[in-house]
Amino acid sequence: MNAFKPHSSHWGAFSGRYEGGKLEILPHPGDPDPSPLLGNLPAVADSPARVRQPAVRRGWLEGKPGNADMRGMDEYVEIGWPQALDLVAKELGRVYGEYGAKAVFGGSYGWSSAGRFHHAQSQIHRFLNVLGGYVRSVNTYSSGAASVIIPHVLGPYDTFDRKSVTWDAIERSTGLVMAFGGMAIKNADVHGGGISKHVVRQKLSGAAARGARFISVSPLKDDFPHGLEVEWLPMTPGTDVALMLGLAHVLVTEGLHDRGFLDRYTVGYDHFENYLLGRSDGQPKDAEWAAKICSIEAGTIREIARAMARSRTLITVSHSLQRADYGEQPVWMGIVLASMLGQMGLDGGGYSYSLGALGNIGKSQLAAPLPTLSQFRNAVADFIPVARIADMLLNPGAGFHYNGQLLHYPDIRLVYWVGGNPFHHHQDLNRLRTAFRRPETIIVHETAWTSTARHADIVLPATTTLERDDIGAADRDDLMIAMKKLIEPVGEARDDYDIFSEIARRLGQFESFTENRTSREWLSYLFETTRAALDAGGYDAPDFEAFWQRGELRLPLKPDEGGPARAFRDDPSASPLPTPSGRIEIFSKTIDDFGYDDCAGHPRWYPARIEANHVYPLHLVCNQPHQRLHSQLDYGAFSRSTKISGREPVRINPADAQARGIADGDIVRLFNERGSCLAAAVLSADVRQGVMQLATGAWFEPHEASAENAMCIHGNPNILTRDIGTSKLAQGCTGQITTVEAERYAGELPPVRILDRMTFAQ
Ligand code: PGD
Repeated sequence: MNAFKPHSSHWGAFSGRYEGGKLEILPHPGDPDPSPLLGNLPAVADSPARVRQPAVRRGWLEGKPGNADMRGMDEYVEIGWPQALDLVAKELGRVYGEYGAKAVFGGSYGWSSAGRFHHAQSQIHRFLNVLGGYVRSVNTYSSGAASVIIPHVLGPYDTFDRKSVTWDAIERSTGLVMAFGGMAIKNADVHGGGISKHVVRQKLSGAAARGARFISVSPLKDDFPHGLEVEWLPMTPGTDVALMLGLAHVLVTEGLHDRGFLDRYTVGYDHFENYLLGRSDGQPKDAEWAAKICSIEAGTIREIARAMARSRTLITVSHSLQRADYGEQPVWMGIVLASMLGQMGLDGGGYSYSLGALGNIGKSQLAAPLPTLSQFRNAVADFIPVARIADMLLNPGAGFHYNGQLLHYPDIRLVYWVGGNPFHHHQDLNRLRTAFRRPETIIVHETAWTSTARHADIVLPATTTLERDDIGAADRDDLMIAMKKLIEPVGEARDDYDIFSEIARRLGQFESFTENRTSREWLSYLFETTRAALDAGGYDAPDFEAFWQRGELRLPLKPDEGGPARAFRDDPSASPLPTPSGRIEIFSKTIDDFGYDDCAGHPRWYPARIEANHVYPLHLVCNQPHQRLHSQLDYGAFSRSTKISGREPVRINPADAQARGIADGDIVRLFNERGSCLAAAVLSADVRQGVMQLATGAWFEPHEASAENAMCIHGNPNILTRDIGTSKLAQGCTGQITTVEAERYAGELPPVRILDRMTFAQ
């Protein structure tokens, strides 16, 4: 009988055992609320969706390079590893030689898998830097707008905004949690790099037991953990800023704002107040004005504003709000509202950006550094904001605005993608299909035949974490895990590190890339950073072999002292914020000087661009799934158990369904001017009327791959979303909300095949 061995994933620590052709998974015994996503893991061992052998698109093989028109429709030919590695090395040599490093896009965005060494993004960036560099991407699809606006107004992202308020402080002191965008437990199930303890439900229950009040502002009722008493404000999607302004207006006109705090800790409040009260534009942003926009009653807005002022109030703003038109505004306005309440730095009060969006946000900081693989220096300065990938491929040389700069898109000849799935994460997939026909060559390492793999020229089979040893550790998680190999590589899959090492060898860069270390030697070498720091701090500091034997190591935490917000509150001169003024910027001269028409010097209400045409009457919320992480393991048992007739479920309010003759379980077609998809209707009063909800992550499968405006038969909402930036400031993705119409699908139902075994050209 094989023993259970420790392992880890983005959605939890666990142990696993492979016995009799089956993989058994047990959650970590110390996790009080393990994630159901663990149920997707056993399929990794034997799913037909896995990539088993290197494969090349026939058209590329025969007409290389170029011959790109057939991408997404072509057959694949399986080849052996030596030939595949030779082809990749030769093609990289050609492109670097003919066009230089500026013609290679290695932005390769994606979450890939947990593990400090085999982290796919670190591996590809290190590899391409050894070759001379690459065009990179900046920021993320998670927080594209927030990560640009917050540094202007509060200081570096993920510092003041996410390191000041802990779950312990909330349990201890918070009186009112005002959650704009809710705080869905499915999001807190995951954390990039791993999470050994899921504590959100437990901590909020503790606060509730003390009498804390929770208000969730969202078109979806279940955007807050089940089992807790929460007041649901079912507002019109995309209108949180109007609601926040309405609340702010009540605070000022009823004298409930903290003028002392505003004077001492912020700059530019008067500019903002002129706008709020309508002195600068003639429109007071009062509760009645807000109510008309967000459809929350004016009386409710007034009552909540008063409650916020008399309670220890914590304002949270979810990622989802800023993944939309003008996404910078709710993030900034949330900061302004919290400043007006004057509670920044008080225990359990103030502002926390995206609390609950990842499972470890709100936990205490680690007191020791984590092992990190060096990526070397990138010799290429060119970059794109991550969600501008299709713009870049379609418009080489064109100018674009970003954070005060006018930049130009590079001319990309080769795209190398490892550990991400753009045909999951990007918007307007029909446009992305066109964009993916532009480069001469696309190379992908994948564990499974995702839609991205099916749009590549060369597909190299990568192992998952289950097939290799690694160190599991994540920011704000106090358990380091010896991630032990649980199964042999599936088919001919190889570790990304081994693939890059062999390509580097062919290009004469083996030593630079590997530093002559095996994977095992790297683990021991990287572990030393943490061990030495633990030793210096007087903590338990076993050597690598002892750690590996034990299977896990408890890491020390810093004391919970209120973080940067408390230090700033205690003494703003001694601990100024790293903003131009050293204070919270309610008005930012820097942003005002950029002169943008879509992000001014202080937060303001901009009606969403999507409302302009009114052709498609339903809002579609395209949020994170509860049954998988993004698109990962869509072939797993838990994800598949939620599909209906093989399609992704789409929730619709019963009144909207009735108006369209749609019954529970019907297959519906959602459509707008960009495309369409099939999904299975689930009637639910937890979705506000006028809104539908379709999670991301069903692997994109076009009905007719040759159609210009393809229909996804599986239910991927990104066939419908818009590929436009949040604003000229951040250019973040706006995939969260779009507008659609829905109808019962009366045509013959095409079978979903994307999760089945791939067929190859003979
Ligand atoms: P994943 O499904 O996690 O999605 O986008 P992301 O691309 O990160 O893709 C990871 C891929 O890496 C998988 O295909 C997996 O098989 C592969 N992989 C895993 N481990 C390894 C490995 O070790 N080696 C290699 N070579 N491959 C590996 C997520 C992105 O989607 C994010 S972060 C967000 S927040 C966005 N959310 C939304 C949204 O809310 N709404 C819309 N409409 N769109 C979104 N897109 C974004």
